[in-house]
Amino acid sequence: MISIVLLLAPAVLVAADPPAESTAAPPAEKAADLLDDYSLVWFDDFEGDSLDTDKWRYRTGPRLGSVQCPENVSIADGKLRIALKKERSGDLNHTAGGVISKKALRYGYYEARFKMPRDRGWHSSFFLCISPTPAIPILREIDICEQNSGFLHYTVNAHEIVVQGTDKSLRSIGVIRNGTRTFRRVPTPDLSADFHTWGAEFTPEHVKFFFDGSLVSTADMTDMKHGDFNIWLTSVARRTVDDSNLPAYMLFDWVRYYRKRTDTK
Ligand SMILES: [Ca+2]
Repeated sequence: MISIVLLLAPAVLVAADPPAESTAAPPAEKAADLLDDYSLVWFDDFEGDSLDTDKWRYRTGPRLGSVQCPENVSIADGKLRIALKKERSGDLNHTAGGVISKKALRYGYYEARFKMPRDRGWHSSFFLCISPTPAIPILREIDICEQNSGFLHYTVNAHEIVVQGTDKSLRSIGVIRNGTRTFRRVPTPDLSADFHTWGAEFTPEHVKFFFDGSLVSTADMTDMKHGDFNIWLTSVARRTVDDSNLPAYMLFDWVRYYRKRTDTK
């Protein structure tokens, strides 16, 4: 089961970008107003000199154009740092990495601050995932940020698919909810120039996605099965990588989970 879990990636589910007209105009709603109803209950500031393995496990194995290695994940200067390397591993020419929360969480407000690598070729993400198991071969994701480096946008989504196969051949065989209605492309400044903050409020009714504290999209969640999601922070190579300035780094400053004060679970 674990090996299947580790090989999954969100990128394979969003290979095709939709037309530009799906871009959402940012409404005025602010995360700061919403957070008045919430309390911080789980977080990591990535202080110290090593990953807190009580909170995280490593993402490992191949996906898209890279093999993910624990050796590429480090803590330095208050940041979770994922090294993105030109390095042969198995059949692939690059290595990268990621971490997955050991804790699984449900309704609340999820938030992280991070900075992307500059050059093209890396798919970085902050997302919530219920991984498939042999008994329940369904992948469920809430993608708070998926971004291809070098582009001036990222995407959000909430979707679930049926998967089949083994470690080396995991593939989608059916769509329960393909996320076409909830996919949004959000225009941004250069995400490698500065840190930015991504957030998502998950309730029984909806997911509201925020960028730098402002609402960018809302997804109806009443027709998608809910459960407890692990938090993924990762960066993997795409098919073609600009190798000119490697190694590059994906930097996460912090991640936080807030629960509604009225929710006692
Ligand atoms: Ca930090």
